[in-house]
Amino acid sequence: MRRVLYMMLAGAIIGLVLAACSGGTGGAGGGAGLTVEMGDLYFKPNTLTVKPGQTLQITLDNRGSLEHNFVLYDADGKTVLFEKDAVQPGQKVNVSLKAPEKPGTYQYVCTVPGHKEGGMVGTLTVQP
Ligand SMILES: [Cu+2]
Repeated sequence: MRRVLYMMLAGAIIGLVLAACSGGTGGAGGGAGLTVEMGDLYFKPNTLTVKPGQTLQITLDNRGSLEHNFVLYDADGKTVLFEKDAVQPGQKVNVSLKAPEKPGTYQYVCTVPGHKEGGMVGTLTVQP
């Protein structure tokens, strides 16, 4: 019985992720601002490509019904490079952050319990 519930839940999450991905356009342009939509439970886009050390103006747009946050980790997956806490449903917040200098891939996640596991995770690629 419990297994069926888990499978239903997994199906619902996969559906959400697919819906979130279908309209997404990854990648950031030059120095222009970009918007990262936060939903229940996804980031859109969930991939961003930026230049080393580039200053990013990001609008975090919470269109979900839950509080979300945005945390960018260093390549070790532990060290926090940037953090914006507690973006409320319906709130749009402008943040400015500097991309890492070292080319590679970095993760951004929502650290509200269960959200990362539910799909609130994205990849920031730093590419010269
Ligand atoms: Cu969240």
